[in-house]
Amino acid sequence: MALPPAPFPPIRQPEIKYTQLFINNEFIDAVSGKTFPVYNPATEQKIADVSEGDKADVDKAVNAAKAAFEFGSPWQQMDASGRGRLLLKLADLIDRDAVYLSSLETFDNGKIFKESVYVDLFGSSAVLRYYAGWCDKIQGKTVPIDGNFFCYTRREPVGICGQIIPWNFPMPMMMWKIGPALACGNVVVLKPAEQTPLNALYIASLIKEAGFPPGVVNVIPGYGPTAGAAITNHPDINKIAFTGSTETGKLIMKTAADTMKRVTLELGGKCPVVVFDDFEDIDKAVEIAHQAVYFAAGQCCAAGSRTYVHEAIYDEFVKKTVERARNRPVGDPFNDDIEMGPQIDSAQFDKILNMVESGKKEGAVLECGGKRHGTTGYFIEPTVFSNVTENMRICREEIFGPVQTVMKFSTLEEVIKKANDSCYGLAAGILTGSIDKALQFTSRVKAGTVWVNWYNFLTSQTPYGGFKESGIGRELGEDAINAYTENKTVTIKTSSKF
Ligand code: TXE
Repeated sequence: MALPPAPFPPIRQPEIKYTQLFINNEFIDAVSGKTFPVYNPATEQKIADVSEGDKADVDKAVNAAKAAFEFGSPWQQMDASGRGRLLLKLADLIDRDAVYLSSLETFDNGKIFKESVYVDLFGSSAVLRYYAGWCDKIQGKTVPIDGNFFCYTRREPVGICGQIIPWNFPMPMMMWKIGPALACGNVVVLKPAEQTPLNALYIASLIKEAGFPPGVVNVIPGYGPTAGAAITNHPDINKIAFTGSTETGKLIMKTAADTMKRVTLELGGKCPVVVFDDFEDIDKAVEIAHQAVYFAAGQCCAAGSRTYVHEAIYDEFVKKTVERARNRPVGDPFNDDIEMGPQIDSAQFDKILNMVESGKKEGAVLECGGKRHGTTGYFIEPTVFSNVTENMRICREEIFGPVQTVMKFSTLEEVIKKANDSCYGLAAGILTGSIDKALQFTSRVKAGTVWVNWYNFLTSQTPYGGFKESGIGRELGEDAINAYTENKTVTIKTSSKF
């Protein structure tokens, strides 16, 4: 549903305070001395030149992380509850700087300011507080094995974690990665996306201010094939956590295999939202399905981009959906009345408009949108296609933009088959007044997250990740604690049973 107004006004031109790499709690230039430009997608204006990390910088960061993880280091010797206090402190600092950080999120990414506040900023401190609570509750077991032994298990940190994140939710993606990693006592080398490195660097300064020892978190901005690949290839990195495209995820998984790195991958999606005619109210269904796809300008892995509507209400639903899309205000993301900002960059902008062209060519009906909005910034009009069929590219490929495809179905059996007819399996939604239909759907749909009579609600406490090519493993919740620990069995020979 639409977000309430932002609780405070934004800073429209936030000062850029940090642009260098963050290694060992210091901001330093890249070894090469190179920088790369970062743009505001709403204006296409350059906002900063940021140090461009590469293999040499990743090596330095890994050495810093290694030293921070050594036996006897301040981090390794810290009480688990002490790690919890540091994470709470970091969450407090993020909230203290809420106006600045959410303004910078909008400035760098282009998302509307209220999304930056309610989703990115508050969502970030919430994740840290959740994992702060875990620190001193990560426990092993004593196991009653056969024979005269005392046997127990220990959950130990995996070690050096390489974390590569995308641009669509810069702050929360960082928190989903560092929160559980630090709770478990790991150390981190993180690469933000080249489009949106600014908040990661500012948060690095808060990590130092909170009191994390040097080397525990290192942030290396840079490009994927250089800095990203150096992280994936590094023999001393024990785990990779990646969020991004399925294509890059596959590459990372192959590379990680050489040194048997643990991997968690959160990749693309093409999520179905199924609307039955027995749902309480068609206007509410239209609104839920609308927000499901247009939230974050469609740049969301869980975007409900395939809307399946029961034939009894299809025509009315399409009519109302088109009206709603036409009335979604697009423009300056700092303006509270605006509901959608620009796409992140020209590459995404072009990809989306190409997908729109393919939809037209393949015979779908373009009901509205499909073009650039305005003349400056990567804005695209909210776009709705009807009469879409399963074989069309717009129904099969992740568009990652404000494009809704509306399909017709007649039976539950048929729509379950269609929902599952995808290489992806990240999330799904169903709107129905029937518990029986909802339970059938939730158990048979191949998706890591299913919403009933709602869409797009993520919490720190629940696991998140995908079936099929949407990824491997789960983030958030207790699952992330397991993903950031090794489970060690210790068996001690004893003289009898105790
Ligand atoms: O993704 P990439 P891009 C999807 C979405 C989008 C498409 C392309 O469909 O249109 O991906 O976006 C780093 N080794 N998602 O090009 O390339 C890169 O620097 C190591 C879904 O932005 O996957 C960035 O930090 N790292 C998604 C991160 O990977 C590499 C969010 C993501 O970039 C690398 C974003 C390499 N060889 C895009 N190449 C989601 N699941 O939410 C790139 N990177």
